Amino acid sequence: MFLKVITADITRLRMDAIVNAANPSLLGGGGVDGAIHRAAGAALLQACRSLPECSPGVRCPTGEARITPGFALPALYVIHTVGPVWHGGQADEALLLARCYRNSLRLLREQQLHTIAFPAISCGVYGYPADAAAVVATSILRDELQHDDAIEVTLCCFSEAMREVFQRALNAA
Ligand code: AR6
Repeated sequence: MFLKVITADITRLRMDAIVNAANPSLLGGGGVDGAIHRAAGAALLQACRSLPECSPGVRCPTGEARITPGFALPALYVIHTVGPVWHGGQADEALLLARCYRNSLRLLREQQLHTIAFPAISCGVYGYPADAAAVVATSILRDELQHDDAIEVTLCCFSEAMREVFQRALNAA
C-alpha cells in the first residue's frame, strides 16, 4: 500500500491526477478549486463547462466525481469531486465524503492511471472539521489500497497543522 501525507501546493504536483475539491457547478470557485483553475488555464473551465448537467447548474452532485485533462498543470488529469458541506454531522456528511474518495479512485482505475493526490476535501469553505474528515479519508483510503499496489495516493495538505492532523489519522487508521 502506498499512502502518504505531505504539505504542498497541489497545483505543483506531477501526478497522473490531482483531485479538485469543487462545487456542483464545476465552474470554479475559491480555495483549491480557484488555485487549480488558475494554474490549469482557461481550457479547464471550458472542459468543465462542456460536461453534461444532471440538473440545472449541477454537473457533479455531492459525492460524485468527474475527470478532465489537466491542461497547463503538471498533472495529466484533474478529478473534480464535490465534498459535503458540514451541517453538524447528522446529514450523511461522512458517507458523502467517503464517496468522494471512492469515486475519485474509481475514475483513476478506469483510466488506468496510478498516481493521485487529494487535497483535504471539504476542510476549507465547506467547514468539515479536519480531524473528522481525516479519519474518513484515511480509513477509506487504507481500505481501498489494502490489496492494491498499483495505486499511489498522496494526501496533499496545505499547512503543516493540517498535515499533522491527517498524519495522526493515518497512523491510527
Ligand atoms: N493545494 C492544496 N490544498 C489547498 C490549496 C492548494 N493550492 N489551496 C487550498 N487548499 P477548500 P472545500 C486546501 O475551501 O472545503 C471552493 O470555492 C485548504 O486549505 O478549497 O471542499 C469550491 O468551488 C483546505 O484545507 O474546499 C467550493 O465551492 C482544503 O484545500 C468550495 O470551495 C479544502 O478547502 C469547496 O470547499
